[in-house]
Amino acid sequence: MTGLKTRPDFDAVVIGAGFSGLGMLHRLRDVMGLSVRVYETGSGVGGTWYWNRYPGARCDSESYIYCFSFSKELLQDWTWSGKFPEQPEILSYLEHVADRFDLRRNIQFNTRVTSATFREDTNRWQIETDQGARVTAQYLITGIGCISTGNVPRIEGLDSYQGDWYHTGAWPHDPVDFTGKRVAVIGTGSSGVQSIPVIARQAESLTVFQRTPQFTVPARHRAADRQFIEEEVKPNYQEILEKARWSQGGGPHDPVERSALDYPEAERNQIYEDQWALGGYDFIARSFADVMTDRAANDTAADFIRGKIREIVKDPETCRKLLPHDHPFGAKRALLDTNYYATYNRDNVHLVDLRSTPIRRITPTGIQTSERDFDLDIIVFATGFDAMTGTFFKIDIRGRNGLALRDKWAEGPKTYLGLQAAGFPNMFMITGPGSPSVLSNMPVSIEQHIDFIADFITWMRERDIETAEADPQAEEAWVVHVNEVADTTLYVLANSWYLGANIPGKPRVFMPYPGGVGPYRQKCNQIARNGYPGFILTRPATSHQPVS
Ligand code: N01
Repeated sequence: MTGLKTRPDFDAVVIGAGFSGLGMLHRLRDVMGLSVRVYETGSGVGGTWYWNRYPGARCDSESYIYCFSFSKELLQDWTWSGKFPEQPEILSYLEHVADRFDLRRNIQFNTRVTSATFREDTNRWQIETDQGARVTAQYLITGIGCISTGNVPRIEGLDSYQGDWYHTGAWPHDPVDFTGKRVAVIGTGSSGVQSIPVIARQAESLTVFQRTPQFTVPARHRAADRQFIEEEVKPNYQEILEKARWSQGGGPHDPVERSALDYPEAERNQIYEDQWALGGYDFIARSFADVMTDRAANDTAADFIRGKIREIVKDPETCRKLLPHDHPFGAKRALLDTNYYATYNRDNVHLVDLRSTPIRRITPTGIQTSERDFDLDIIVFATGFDAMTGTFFKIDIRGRNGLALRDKWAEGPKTYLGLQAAGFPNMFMITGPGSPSVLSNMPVSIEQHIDFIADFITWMRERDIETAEADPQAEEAWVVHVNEVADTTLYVLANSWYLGANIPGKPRVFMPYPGGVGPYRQKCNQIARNGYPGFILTRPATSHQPVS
């Protein structure tokens, strides 16, 4: 046990400088007094909001709840300009946080972590980077995001394409000028639905290649309501955020209790109509309680939206192609849009249904489908991400006995609470697979994980506990629980990235925890109160000897 008394280079290494990494660094360094190094691939802070600079990029959470809550002063000082925060402003916010709390001095930018190995002889993590660094740390904390490894489909001929192409999740820092260009967007998820109307306004022509029509609800984005923010939000910020913490999805609204099935059609549609006019996720949260839980109730919302598409889209053939038909509303992530369906009424916009005319190949001059060739100057891949696990697999993470995380998760991710994986001591994941993360307002989930991890590490240090790792039995039980809850939802009725269905060959496993952020928080708090059952704890020099 020679190495046990050696101090590691850092108490903690954190990977990523987005919301998770910044919040974790602040907590570990400034509240707990630990030494921390953050590694970040990008040249600046921001994570998701550093990379996703595509036209129209904006968050679907309302701006006043899309923020850190750890500083009362920050909450009072920052004022968002729009109802939904736009990418440049979120990035400015995170840059402001980094400056205000002097976080950059502990972040090494332009540095990708290539491997992280748990050394059983020292109980330390050894971390290596593409810049040649090799450092040790007691705790390894991943803040690598859930949706950060882009999926560019392997379409034959892409290498031969002579125009420009971009993935929405790795957008250039200089804006792309679409003026006078013939543009294609492949993909109609959140990124496609946000970017298509904006690109359509600039491009000479826009052809949208759609594989699955999706449901989208108008965001009704507008300037932030200053009076509401100053008079209702800021004086009550703590209460508002506390309510969000105990909610289902991380928002502060009171849930409705009525069932869609208890209302006559006309009355029900008027309720949908009112929420449609208001816009945003309230269409789901404030219409009826069972839209996301009961298929018959969901059908009423789906029918209403299909009716809206018929009202908005003038060309009958385009309208037919846009009607979602193969999954319940919201089973793929519910989308918010600004003028999405109306964009198809523009003369310069065309829709290609890839189910009936699939892409055969990309040619030097454009895209060839089974029906025809499209000449293009720019192709935009809005084709999503290898979500939740893809970014973990880009790092060679090895736990006890040299076990690679990518081998452990070969049949789907296995975690305890989305926080730890058995066999990987002292590695904590912020919003890992098995946590509510992507099914919630992310900052609420991220801060809950930061709190849990920080409190756990504090608790361990007070008791001279050197390592903590998920107990395999607790992990197995959590995986079963996540799947049982998922099976009661409508999410499992769609081929979504939640299930890994968008990546050929990826195991079909429901990855996030759909039980809600409030119930999840309650479970985590109870585990903390009871002395962290489900985690194996060891003291120094006892190697893998559990603490009884
Ligand atoms: O990706 P997606 P995204 N050929 O996976 C299609 C978050 N986010 O970047 O449905 C042709 O949702 C695919 O078709 P199908 C949010 O959590 C949030 O849009 O698989 N098409 C689909 O239409 C979101 O859910 C915000 O049949 C192909 C599209 O590409 C997540 O990120 C904004 C294809 C991918 O949709 C991902 O969103 C942006 C192929 N080979 C993102 N492969 C906000 O907060 C895939 N597609 C607003």
